[in-house]
Amino acid sequence: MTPEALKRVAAVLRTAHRVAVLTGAGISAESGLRTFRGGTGATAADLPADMQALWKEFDPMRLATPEAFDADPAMVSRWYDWRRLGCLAAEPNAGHRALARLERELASRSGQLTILTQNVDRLHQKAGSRVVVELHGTILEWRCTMSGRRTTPSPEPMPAYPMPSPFHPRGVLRPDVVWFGEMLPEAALKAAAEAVEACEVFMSIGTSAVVYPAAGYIAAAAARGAMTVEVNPEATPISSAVDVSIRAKAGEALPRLVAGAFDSSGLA
Ligand code: BJW
Repeated sequence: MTPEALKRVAAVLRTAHRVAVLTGAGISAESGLRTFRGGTGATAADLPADMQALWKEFDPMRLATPEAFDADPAMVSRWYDWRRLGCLAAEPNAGHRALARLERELASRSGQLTILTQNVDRLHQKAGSRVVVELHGTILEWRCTMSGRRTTPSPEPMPAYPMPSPFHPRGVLRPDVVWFGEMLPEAALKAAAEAVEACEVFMSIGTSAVVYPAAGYIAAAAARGAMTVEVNPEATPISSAVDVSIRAKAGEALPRLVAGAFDSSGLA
């Protein structure tokens, strides 16, 4: 991470009013949650023995589909319930907290930060961010496959997999997340389009930028004239197209960036 790159972005943030960020699993890696596609998240050694076997045997990407749930609702429910408990136990890290501060700084001059998150873990909200658009839903709420009614399961392992629905005699509960081939929530798509349209700066943080429609937002923001920034220790398909690439962990880069923009000492 070069100080020049940080200084360049900090200088723009210092006076910007509308900022949008897209976050992915990488921002939660430093909170101990696994990413989907490699990277530096938790390792298989962190998993309980039976879940290690599950991750070895099955591609997590193949579990995030309606077809996988239909084929084996017990296994997919158990996998999501294990992840749900992990999200409940996780704490936001310095990256989440820096974005919560950025929101407060912008709000203090009638600006706005919009966080478009692909994450289902609610760690941005736990860190204090208020304007959070959940593009892929949340794992903390589950919904009935028959009625669509939502419920927040208690913070213990579910007593059965799949969990019978309390709302419909033939329903079971599924996580209220967006699987491949499913539509994103309409309100989230609308809020994302508005944020992309209005922002002066768009930052892509901790995402491999391969899942659409989220992966398309940075190009759309660039086309509207926004400054584009990527924060990721690894290169992604968008790295060569952004104005500034910060090759670093979110938990290290974001606090420095926000301090550089808003602390009187700035960036050393
Ligand atoms: C760090 C770090 C640190 C590590 N600091 N960084 C256009 C073109 C092609 C295909 C499509 C298209 N439009 C739609 C599609 C189809 C499909 C799609 O995108 N397919 C592609 C894979 C080819 N999209 C959909 O189906 C979407 N629906 C849709 O578009 O509906 C309309 C439609 C329907 C049918 C046909 C066509 C259109 C829905 C997508 C839903 C994605 N769902 C999941 C699961 C959510 C539930 C769950 O949690 O299980 O969402 S999949 C998974 O991927 C999850 C994530 O949100 C998502 C993105 O992953 P993310 O966050 O980027 O994580 P990783 O692991 O990939 O990357 C982590 C990054 O962090 C890495 O780069 C690391 O280097 C970095 N990192 N440590 C900073 N400390």
